[in-house]
Amino acid sequence: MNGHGPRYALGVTTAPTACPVRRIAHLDMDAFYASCELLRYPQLKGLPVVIGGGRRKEDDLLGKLQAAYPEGEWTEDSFADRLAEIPVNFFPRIEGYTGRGVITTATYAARQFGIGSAMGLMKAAKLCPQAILLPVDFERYRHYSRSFKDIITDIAPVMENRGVDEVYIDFTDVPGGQREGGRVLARLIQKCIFDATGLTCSVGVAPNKLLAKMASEFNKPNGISIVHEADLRPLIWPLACRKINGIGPKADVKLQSHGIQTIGELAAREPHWLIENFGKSHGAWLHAAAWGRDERPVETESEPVSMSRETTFERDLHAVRDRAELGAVFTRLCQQVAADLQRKGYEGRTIGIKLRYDNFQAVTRDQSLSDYTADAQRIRQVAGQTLKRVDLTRRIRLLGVRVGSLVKAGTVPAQGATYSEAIANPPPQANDHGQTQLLFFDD
Ligand code: DCP
Ligand code: MG
Repeated sequence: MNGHGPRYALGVTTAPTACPVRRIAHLDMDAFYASCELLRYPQLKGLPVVIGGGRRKEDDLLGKLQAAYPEGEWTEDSFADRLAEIPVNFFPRIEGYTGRGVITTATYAARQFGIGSAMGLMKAAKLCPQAILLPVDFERYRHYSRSFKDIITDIAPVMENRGVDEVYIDFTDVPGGQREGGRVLARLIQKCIFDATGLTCSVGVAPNKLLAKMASEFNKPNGISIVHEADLRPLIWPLACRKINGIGPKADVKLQSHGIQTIGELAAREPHWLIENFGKSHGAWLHAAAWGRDERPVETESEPVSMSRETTFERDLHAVRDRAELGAVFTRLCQQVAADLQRKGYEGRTIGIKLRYDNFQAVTRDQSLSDYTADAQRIRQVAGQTLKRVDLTRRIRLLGVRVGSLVKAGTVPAQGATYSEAIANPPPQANDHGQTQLLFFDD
């Protein structure tokens, strides 16, 4: 008990029975993109490294090595296996960077110079010109993301994905999950991830997600932090309100204008005052958050029902006048959805499109197949058919492609490539708008 009476008890009140106390972990990888890069370039460990921007011509490492060493020393074939041998002085520096690139993340050594996520590369170049600049490689980060999450679910199955490098884990009913408040299990997970990938992470374990998220930052990098209900006053209340996940810059400015800087100061305000000033639901939430109360469950991933890609054009496009551009975008969207499906291991049988016109009116059309597909060309072809059923005389501001009725790839036996859409969707008559011949979709 924290001495404030039951009204302010943290989290779920548990009877003193065998019922386990709720223990929720938040795990966040350390300098994630940068750490993934350092696995292949271990010679950069301890150095300031920033990840951002695209690959620059002048940063061609193999080209530089081939120019500097006798012919045959560095070859294209062996390059990928010898990344760890590249001398540090061959890596591109951020010095003199010009352009609009932004940093995704920086190693802890670079952070000492004041460099961090979302900072422009030009500004970072001023703060630490000697920092090494590496381009982003999302494919690689997604690979490591999948690896560390698989390791966690092998140990603790109730895990909520929160993005590429963080998850919530419910420790409550996991064997050993209550020992030392969760520290023992957190240590085990850290070790298993490190042994399998070489990556480190930080873990906070607390009575709920809200406090666990704050706790995982307390001991970064490679740290564990255990928070109990009784820690609210000494550990949480002195922190700035911004540390609460959900209080953004705008809300913070407003809180500050009322003289509220810390979570403790927020907790001291009467709920009705917060509701009056911040609205019924936000005000009530602010009060609960400041008192460390949060009952949200850890939500394991539900199966997706559909996947889609869409794009809003910089200027509204016309099906005839901008036919080539629209056609190219359309094909790209289909390829992207197909790649998403394949990467995540799904196939779908309902293929649809979405258009938003220049007057913001939106329309969707779809068509079902008798078999399942994740093939870009097939998606493009069927989506193209559905386009025949919409008005293409208006200018278009948004175009989207969706594949629905998903199943895990390979779980439905192939039926051959017979289409049922001919039955389900008779071929369009010259449509209402008489524009069939003008469309950009016909291949
Ligand atoms: N990221 C990004 N742009 C941002 C913030 C982050 O692209 N503005 C990417 C790069 C990070 C990854 O997301 O590596 C995870 O974000 P985190 O905020 O967890 O940052 P790091 O993992 O890099 O560092 P930390 O050790 O502080 O968690
Ligand atoms: Mg991180």
